[in-house]
Amino acid sequence: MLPSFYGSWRHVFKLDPDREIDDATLDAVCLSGTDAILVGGSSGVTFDNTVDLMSRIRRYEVPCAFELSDPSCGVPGFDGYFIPSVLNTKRSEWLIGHHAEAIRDFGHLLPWESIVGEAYLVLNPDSTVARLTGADANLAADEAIAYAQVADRLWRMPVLYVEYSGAFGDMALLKRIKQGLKQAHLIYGGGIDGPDKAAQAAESADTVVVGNVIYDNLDAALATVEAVLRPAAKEQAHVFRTR
Ligand code: 1GP
Repeated sequence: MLPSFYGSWRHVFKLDPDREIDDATLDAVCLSGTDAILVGGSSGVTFDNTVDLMSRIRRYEVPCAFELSDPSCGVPGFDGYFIPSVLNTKRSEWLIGHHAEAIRDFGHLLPWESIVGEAYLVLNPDSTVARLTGADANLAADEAIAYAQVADRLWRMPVLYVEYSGAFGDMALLKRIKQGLKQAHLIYGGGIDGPDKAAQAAESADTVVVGNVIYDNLDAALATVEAVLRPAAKEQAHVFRTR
């Protein structure tokens, strides 16, 4: 059976091991009520900075998973591991090459019961991940939907991650992608800078990822938790105010 440690996650904070985060900020993030912390980054991730961040997060009860894209950073002790494959890369090593090498060398060490394949659809051409992986991020809507359906229907990948890292994405497209999925769990990340955008993304995505704003505007980041997990609370407040 496939691992499903992430199945009930609606809201996730993503922390980058390569970025400084002070104890007070980490405390607020871990006690925010979010469903989980996802550790990952596109550059500068090392074994040492990953261990360091994980051990600090581990002081809290919040579940914690790792996006593992470099086998030399395979830190044990997370609740689960996502291994990304970039669907729309032009360089096959980011789709399958690095993965095959890693499994050849380290497959016997991997905790398969907590590893999930993650199909990445990279849609912001200006993002670090797009540049790093040579992703063809300027896709027409029907092309993006087709990539998503290859992952979902043909390959039956358990997770599809629509990644706009650094920019808020096309929510109409996200909705169409969601409608076209048969089984994959849909994760959305990119440009969520407060509760309104978080709520919009949560209308289509199964899991909403909030990253950069943690480092830029902690209060706005914290407000996304309630917007995703308790949207009804906001509506109720509105109803009470108008009575
Ligand atoms: C990055 O999808 C995440 O991998 C979150 O994006 O940093 O733009 O919030 P932001």
